[in-house]
Amino acid sequence: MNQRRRRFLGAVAGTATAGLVGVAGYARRSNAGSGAARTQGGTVLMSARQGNVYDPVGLYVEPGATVVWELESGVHSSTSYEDRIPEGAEPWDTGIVSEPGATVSRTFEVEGTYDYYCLPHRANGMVGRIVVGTPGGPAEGSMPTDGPVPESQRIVQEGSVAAGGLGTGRILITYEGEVSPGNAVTITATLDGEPVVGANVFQRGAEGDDEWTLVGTTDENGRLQVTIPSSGDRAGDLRVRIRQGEREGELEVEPGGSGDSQEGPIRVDYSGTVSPGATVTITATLNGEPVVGADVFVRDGDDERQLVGQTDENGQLQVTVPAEGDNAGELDVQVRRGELEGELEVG
Ligand SMILES: [Cu+2]
Repeated sequence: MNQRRRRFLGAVAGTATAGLVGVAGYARRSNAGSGAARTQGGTVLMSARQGNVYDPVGLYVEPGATVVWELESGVHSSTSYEDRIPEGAEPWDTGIVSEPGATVSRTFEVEGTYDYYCLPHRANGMVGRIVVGTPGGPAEGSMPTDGPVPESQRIVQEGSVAAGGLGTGRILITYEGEVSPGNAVTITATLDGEPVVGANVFQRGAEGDDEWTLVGTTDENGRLQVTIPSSGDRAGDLRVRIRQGEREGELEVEPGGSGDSQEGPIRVDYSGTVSPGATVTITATLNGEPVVGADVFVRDGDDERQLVGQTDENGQLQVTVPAEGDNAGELDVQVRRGELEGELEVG
């Protein structure tokens, strides 16, 4: 075991003996010291409530401040990327924390940008970012390959970014070709009608196992050719995930799906953040083509479906997420044109 890790764990033990547990304990210690305002720290919950997340996923602190990670639910760690922390800063690894309410902490002296991940849930995209003072270091200018974190500038401006605050843009993925084992299909990634260029494309089962593998990046038209797995757990399935900065998108097609077919329901996607009162843009497509002039119904705060408008020439319409009522913060959209129908439920 390396010395850095020991030193970090020693600091955690020290915190425990002082009887400082959780948010309140930390605040007491912070206020007791001199210069408390300058070194104000914060608490990050490690949670399994809605997927495995750090909440907040992005946190700003002053140099010298202590960050506390508190286990809310599930089993998690806080583990720094060795190559995504500032030069001269020490990496850390809390090890697995499994007791609800337990806390681990770390004091940040070196200014810059720190990205970290959860050992058990790295593959599920459980990652976080701490900005200490001024953003900087090797983490700047790119995102961890395991998942998205907020941009540092946003973390500085907002102080903290809640776990649900990501996904400021949802990428729409469409495909052309027949989904069958060993077949090549072309996927296209767009965001609000514009191609998503140079984005990492992950495919599940590409190597015959059940893992997500980086298979390439989108070209200047937002496109990439991918091959449907011909063996293994995901044989015949098309499962693709795209990440670029804070934006994310996913596509799932069962065997036998065909981009050329005129059958099937309208696909409804959205971009924006689904929260009470928020405005998001929905996009209706059929086999990758926009569905123009379709009626759009949204379930309102009184649980009634209301006609809110028609899709434009890009198959898009801006809709508002209910701000109050039974389904506040939930997006329930139905799109209809003639015999064709599609639905989207979020939240
Ligand atoms: Cu975790």
